[in-house]
Amino acid sequence: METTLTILKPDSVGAGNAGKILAQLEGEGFKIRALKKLRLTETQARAFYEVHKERPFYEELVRFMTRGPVIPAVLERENAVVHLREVLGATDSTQAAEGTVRNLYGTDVQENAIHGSDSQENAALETAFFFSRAELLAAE
Ligand code: 3AN
Repeated sequence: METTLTILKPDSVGAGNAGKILAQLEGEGFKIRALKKLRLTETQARAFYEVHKERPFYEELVRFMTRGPVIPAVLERENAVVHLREVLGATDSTQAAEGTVRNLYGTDVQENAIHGSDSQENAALETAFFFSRAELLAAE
C-alpha cells in the first residue's frame, strides 16, 4: 500500500487543530502508520526545505517552521500521495477549495497548516528524514 509524509506545521499545532486535522485525514481513509511531535532545529528546517533555498521566502519559511513544534506522520492509503494533495488543497490557503484542510485551518501561502509530499520519490525521502526504519517497523 502506498504511503506519503505529512507534517502538521507550527501554525496548526499551535492553534490546537492537530486532532481535528488527523481526524479529517482518517476520515479520508488514511491510516496513521507512524507519528511524532518535535521541534525542528534551524539546521533541520533548512535541510528539509533545501529545494527552496534560492526562493525569496526561504528564510521566512525556516523561521516559521522552527517557531514551535510540528507533527510529522506517515500516512497509508491507496493513491496516498495524490489523494493527500487533493485533501490539503492549494498551497495558498486563501485559494484552497472549500472543505480542504488548508481552507479550514490555513491562513495564507506560508502559514498553510500542513505539508504533503509532492511525489512518491519525495515521500520516501521525507519519510526517511523523520522516521528510522526501526521506528517504521515498530509502528506496524
Ligand atoms: P506545497 O507545500 O503545497 O508543496 P511548496 O513545496 O511549493 O508547497 O512550498 C513549501 C512551503 O513553502 C509551503 N508549504 C509554504 O509554507 C511555503 N511557501 C510556498 N510558497 C510561498 C510563498 N510564495 N511565500 C511564502 N511561503 C511560501
